[in-house]
Amino acid sequence: MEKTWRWFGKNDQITLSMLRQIGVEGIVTALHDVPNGEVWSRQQIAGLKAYIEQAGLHWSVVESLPVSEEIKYAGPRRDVLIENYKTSLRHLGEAGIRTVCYNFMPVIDWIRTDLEHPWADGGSSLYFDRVRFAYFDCRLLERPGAEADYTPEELEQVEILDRTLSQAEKEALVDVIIVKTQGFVNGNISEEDRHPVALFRKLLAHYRGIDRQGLRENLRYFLEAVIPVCKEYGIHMCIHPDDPPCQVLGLPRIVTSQEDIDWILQAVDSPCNGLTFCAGSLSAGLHNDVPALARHYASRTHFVHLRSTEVFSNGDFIEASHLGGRGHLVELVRMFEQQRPDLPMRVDHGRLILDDVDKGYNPGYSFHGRMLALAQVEGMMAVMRDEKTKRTKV
Ligand code: DNO
Repeated sequence: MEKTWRWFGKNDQITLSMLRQIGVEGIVTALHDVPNGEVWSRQQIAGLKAYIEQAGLHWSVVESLPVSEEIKYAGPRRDVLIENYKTSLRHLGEAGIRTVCYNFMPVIDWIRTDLEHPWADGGSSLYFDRVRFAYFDCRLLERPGAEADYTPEELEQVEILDRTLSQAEKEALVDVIIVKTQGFVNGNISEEDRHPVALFRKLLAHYRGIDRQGLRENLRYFLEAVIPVCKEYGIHMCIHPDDPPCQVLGLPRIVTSQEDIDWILQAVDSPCNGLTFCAGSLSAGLHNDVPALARHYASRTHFVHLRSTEVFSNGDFIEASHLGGRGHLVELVRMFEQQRPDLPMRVDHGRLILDDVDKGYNPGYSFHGRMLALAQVEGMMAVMRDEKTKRTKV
């Protein structure tokens, strides 16, 4: 597989020359400055592409070309926004950038409650704590009917938290769940917004009355419009699984399981309608057998995220080492190296280690943590390639 890296543009403190030194081959990035819903112009694409190429690298994957909220909830501007999306795709296709990752998660992208969950060795990683999430839902967001989604034991723990968390801790929890983890990946809420909870409630309201079937139909509508453009330019659209892969905050989530992904791939049955195989997101659902899913979707996968989680009996999950956990990355790398050695792969979410801690990196996107993970995955790939060469010689 091609070794790629998510880079956040010219202001990223992890520079392209640093990436070359650690063996990165392809860049995964986006026009992060263009507001969600606007067209990516030819000049902007060409400018960023040339900048990447001057550093001896190439723009391998777009992550993400964001799908506006109004497309997801079928608001009045949906068709205009889809036309803009198609124009951006044409411009990318003309520039020869042909792998586009996106997601269809309503309102909130990936969800974590702790950004620096301590490890015994002194490092830390991201963590999802179900009770802290329930606390956010029931007590901070105050979503009507939220209590019905949690067990009596969980609600008891929520009560205890209510008595122990300080005001500053409550604000920090809001900041992690709906601001810090979201601002850099989707434009819904940013660090500058002074009332994130009120804004978030407004966004949730758009989905009243939209269930899983409704959201599926909105995705089908979107795909039927954009896939013909992708066919024309040889672009692969790759939907990213929901993270975590379950229903949250009363919102429908539709990329959580084999049944969901089968539905999407059949809704518009074309190789251009493909999958980002995110081992980490899928592994956070106990219903998912990650290696089995990887085999099942090998031919419709166009981009791979390598990351793993460990899920606990109370529903919490932690981002595990790339060598362990439910992602079974060794098995995945073996299969993809055999069947799809052409695929771009990036290691996803690294731990915070060494001097990553005070750098202010986007959550999950540390330098040393990801570099260590890349070295581990590169080692797996080297072993697989060596085995493959030996097998062909015999
Ligand atoms: C988080 C990421 C996601 C992903 C988008 C793709 O770290 O994996 O935000 O980039 O969902 O559209």
